[in-house]
Amino acid sequence: MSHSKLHPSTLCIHGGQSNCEVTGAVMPPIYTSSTYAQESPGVHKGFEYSRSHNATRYAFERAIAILEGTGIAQEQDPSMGGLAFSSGLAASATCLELLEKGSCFICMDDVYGGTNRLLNQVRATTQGLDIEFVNLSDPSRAAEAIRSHKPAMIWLETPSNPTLKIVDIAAVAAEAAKVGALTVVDNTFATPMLQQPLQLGADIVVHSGTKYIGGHSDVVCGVLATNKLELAQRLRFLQNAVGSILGPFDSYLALRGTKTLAVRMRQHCESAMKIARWLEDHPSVSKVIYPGLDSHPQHDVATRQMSLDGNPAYGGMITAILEGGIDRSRRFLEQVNLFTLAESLGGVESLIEHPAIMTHASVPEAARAELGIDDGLVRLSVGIEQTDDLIDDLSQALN
Ligand code: P1T
Repeated sequence: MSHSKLHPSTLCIHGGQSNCEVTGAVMPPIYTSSTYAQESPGVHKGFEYSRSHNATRYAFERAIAILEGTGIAQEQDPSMGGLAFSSGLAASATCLELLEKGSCFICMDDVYGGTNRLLNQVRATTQGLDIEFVNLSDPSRAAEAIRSHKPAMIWLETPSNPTLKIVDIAAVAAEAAKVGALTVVDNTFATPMLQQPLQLGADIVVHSGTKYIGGHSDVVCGVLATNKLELAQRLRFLQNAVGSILGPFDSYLALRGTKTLAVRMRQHCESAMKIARWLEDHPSVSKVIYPGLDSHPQHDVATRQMSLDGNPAYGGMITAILEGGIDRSRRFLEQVNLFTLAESLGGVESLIEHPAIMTHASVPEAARAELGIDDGLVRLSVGIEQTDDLIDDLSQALN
């Protein structure tokens, strides 16, 4: 099927998919076999062993490749530059294997706590990465850091987790290209529905597919996508060599989630915008961070960079700082009913959490303080329940 003229909503359902030639099944079978029969040693149908080749995983990987716009054909690469892993961190860790030991590495200062831990507490020693954390949402600081450090790789999240900073992907990727650095964008919060980093000059996209892509809080998975065939081939080698692949059952769940990504994102964005505005007017809330608000420092970049159905769209994540510090935020988090107090995000159900104690506890305290991840800061993942019900829940918990 030619994909060039299809709307992203249609691609969520049909991108990279075809009905089963044998039975006509519209969803791919879950191929559980760990191995495949060979007619003669080395003579087979392209499938040898399920870590290396699995048709259910390929179907999900192709869906992601199409949504991220890799532009790689199936004849060139079986999953068109999309690769699925057993978690978001497994995808990230495999991506880091592209680097020589001792490489210089620039990381966005605000990233998921687990990404920070993987870099600081694992790869800084095991791979000897020389890591600089930089506020890449400040264009002059980003350019300065890239020019002076000449890193091998630049890693950013936009919107970032949890302070929702926005990075101008095209500007950073252009600077990175000048020094020959690879630009990697963690696109978990925006999803390919709102932002396509490869089209803006990034080399690799990473996702925690556990979040919006899966969408139902019932699967842990990770994804990489690239539009460079050479990188796709190297990442495929690493995916097999390191081995942290996504299993067939989880690939099926992730593919099922992907089908409804567009409709879910519409509702997430609409509700989050309303809730962010409502929170901004609430006397117990000292600050609301949401890229769709005029008060957001990079609102203009977000408006340029993030869209859905041709209109600006800012995602389903909101960060708020409550008056009254830890006591107030603890009481609030204990009082919510519809919002579930839990780590993770991006599911159909609304979640809420306290990053300093929960998702970002592994970020060094001084770094947390510098980023403003303090005791009053709470993070909301706005689900797709009726918006007024969510506002009523927040209202009773705040009051
Ligand atoms: O949890 P896992 O699937 O391994 O994904 C890691 C990861 C990577 N990138 C971003 C931006 C993330 O938010 C995450 C995971 N985040 C959470 C669990 C959380 O609650 O923030």
